[in-house]
Amino acid sequence: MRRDDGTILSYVTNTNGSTRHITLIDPDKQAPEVASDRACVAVEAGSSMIFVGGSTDTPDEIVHSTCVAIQEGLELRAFAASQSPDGDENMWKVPVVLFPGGSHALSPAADAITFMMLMNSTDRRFLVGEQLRGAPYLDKFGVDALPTGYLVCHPGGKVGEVGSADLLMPSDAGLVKAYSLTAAMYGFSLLYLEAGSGADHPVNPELIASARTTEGLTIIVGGGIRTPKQAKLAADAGADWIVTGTLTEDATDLEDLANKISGICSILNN
Ligand code: 1GP
Repeated sequence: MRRDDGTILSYVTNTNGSTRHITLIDPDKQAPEVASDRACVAVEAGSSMIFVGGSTDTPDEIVHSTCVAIQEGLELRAFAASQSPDGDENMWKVPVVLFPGGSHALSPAADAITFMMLMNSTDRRFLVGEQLRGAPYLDKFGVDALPTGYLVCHPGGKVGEVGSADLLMPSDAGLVKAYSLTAAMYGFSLLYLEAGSGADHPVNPELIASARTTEGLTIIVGGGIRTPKQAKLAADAGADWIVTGTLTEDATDLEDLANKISGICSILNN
């Protein structure tokens, strides 16, 4: 849901030195109404942004209906908060951002998109091909593009395979530095270090610390983060945003989800 103040890009890049949390919702994994409930619980528990995407072959109708349901859920709660003397309407105004597997997974109901170059792909399709197909639609939709360098690190999971990524290994801090400089020189605002959804271990904190030394980039880290301790390690290494997705899908119910997300969000800046 759009805020009244500033652009989505300024919201994402002005973290004021704190680390914030993103809940990733894969539209393929639940009905739109369930996605909406999960997103709203996540925001109440401390998430500051919702990503919608993940799977590589979800049809755009499913992506769209999921974005619509999440936006409606957030708007309803914002309205309810505006009617209550103790309510905080602004807390519900978090951006709903597409995190696409390709140019098929787009929706005009999103506020923005991580417009990504999978920088360590060996396939032109993920460097610029999908982007060429998607750009005219995004232009028509009026969805803000957040220029993002995307780096897939070991173990990489499905995105590493599908994206033909030349995986960054835990010892590749020097190479990550070169990629981060390249991202900055291209004018990207965000750099996303990805271990792959469901990874058995997150991105090595040394890689995060290396990317952090490049000025002008907002660092997003995701893949394999399930515990507050793992999130804290990434935050201390320099992540501006922590993404979790599988954690939401694995929660037994909404209460469990709220506990898991608030556990991560409360430790991030302590
Ligand atoms: C995947 O980084 C995200 O693109 C989230 O990963 O599902 O492992 O939390 P998880």
